[in-house]
Order: sequence, then structure tokens, then C-alpha cells
Amino acid sequence: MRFALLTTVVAIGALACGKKGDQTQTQSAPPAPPAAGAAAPTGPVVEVKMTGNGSTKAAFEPSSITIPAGATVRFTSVSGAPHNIAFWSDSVPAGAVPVLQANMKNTVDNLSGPFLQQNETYDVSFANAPKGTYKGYCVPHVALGMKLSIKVE
Ligand SMILES: [Cu+2]
Repeated sequence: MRFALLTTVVAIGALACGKKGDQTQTQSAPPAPPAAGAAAPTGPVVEVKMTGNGSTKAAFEPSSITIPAGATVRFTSVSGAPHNIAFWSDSVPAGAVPVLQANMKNTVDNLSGPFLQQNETYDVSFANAPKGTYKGYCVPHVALGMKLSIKVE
């Protein structure tokens, strides 16, 4: 009789523990992680489309923009991918090269951003960038005249 009672107490105890364990698990579920690469852009965002027909035509649209100091240029590969944005290191204002090197993420070469497939975007922040004219191009399509001029003022 005494043995049977002890067994019952142990069984109830195990049941209670199991229930408590479930509750703890639910309560301690980790919050959803932030989306990958979701760093907030600096300043106003200026949109530039990358377009092309895959063979004879490719362009930045618009190909000439003026942005305020500290803005972010958001490149979107719309058609004729892959595209990228690269800058000629001798065609940017004095002091701009190290700033671009710091601000451009996932580069494939010096001042050369990653290749974007259709619908991919890439942000270039001009935070701390000197005022003046920045001349850029798309590595796969520079021969087709896919060039860009960004004036920071
Ligand atoms: Cu291109």
C-alpha cells in the first residue's frame, strides 16, 4: 500500500514537470532575427535602375544624378542582368576612394560592387563622402556605354 502511494506521487510529479517544461519552452522562444542585410540606409535614398536587353543595350536610368551629401544611392537590376556599379578611382573627388571603400559592401574588386541578378538591389552610401562628381560604370556593360555620373552637393 505504501509502495503504491509513492509510485502515484512520482507519476504526478513527472506530469507536473512535463507541463512546466512546455510552458518554459513557449515563453523562452527567441524573437525573430532581423532580416539579413537590413542595415538602415543613410540619408535620403535615390533610386537608379539598371536596364538592358541582354546583348546590345545597357544603361543606368537615370545616368546622371545629383544627390545631397550623405544620401544613399539604391541600384536596382531591372533587366539585362547581371549588372554592377563600379567607380573609376581617378574619377572621384579627392579623398573619396577610402570613403567608398568603407561604404561599399561585398565588393568584387576595388570600388566594384557585387554583380546583381534581376530584381536585386545594392545600396551605396555617400555618408562622409566629399562633394564633387563621381564617375561610375557597370563592369559587364561598360563597352555598351553603361556609365553613370553622380554629383554630390
Ligand atoms: Cu550592366
